[in-house]
Amino acid sequence: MKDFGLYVIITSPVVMHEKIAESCVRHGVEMIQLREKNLCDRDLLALAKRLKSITAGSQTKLIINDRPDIALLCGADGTHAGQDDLKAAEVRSLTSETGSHLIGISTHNFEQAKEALSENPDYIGFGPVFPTFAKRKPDPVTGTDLLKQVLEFSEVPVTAIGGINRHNIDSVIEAGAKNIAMISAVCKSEKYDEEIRFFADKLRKT
Ligand code: TZP
Ligand code: MG
Repeated sequence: MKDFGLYVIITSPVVMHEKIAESCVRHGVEMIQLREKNLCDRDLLALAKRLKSITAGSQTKLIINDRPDIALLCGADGTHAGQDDLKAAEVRSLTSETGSHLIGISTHNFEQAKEALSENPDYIGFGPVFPTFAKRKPDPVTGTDLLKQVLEFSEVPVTAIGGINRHNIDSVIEAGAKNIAMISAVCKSEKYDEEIRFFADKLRKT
């Protein structure tokens, strides 16, 4: 896949999930992810379906974190898997009949990035680049130097993640990142619409 720019990961937003998704569609964000780990399956699927109805027919792709079953049932564009989740090949075997299911893998160090890339994902996530408060037990901070090495090594888009905000995003872009994912900078802000517009514009200009 091509570089996609801003990747908004919707996790416990201060407003309804739908509001974040609508704003992303309005501002032409290419990738959003539903990442909710504490909802029961029925509620998660219902939410996923509502987000899918918001992104349908737009340029915004909906990815579901952890759960290829939910992704398939809501008609999402892809699944994102972490280091403890199903392997890319397993997600692929479940979803291949759709013909176009994107698969992303989270990685937290160079070895994991190499291993993940050998599984031929559509993109990988890399981080936390900076300290993050959105994960209970975050992996060690990678910094931008290691990010740069992974960016140079990878032949698929790498999305930088972890503690990225208005104050440090330029250093991530300077490291070569074309794709940047974020939770708190968008989901924890009452001014989420302004934030999404700011980050989407910034990444479009890179
Ligand atoms: N993976 C690595 S860091 C992170 C994930 C899911 C959390 C990113 O959230 P934030 O709030 O943008 O630091
Ligand atoms: Mg996961």
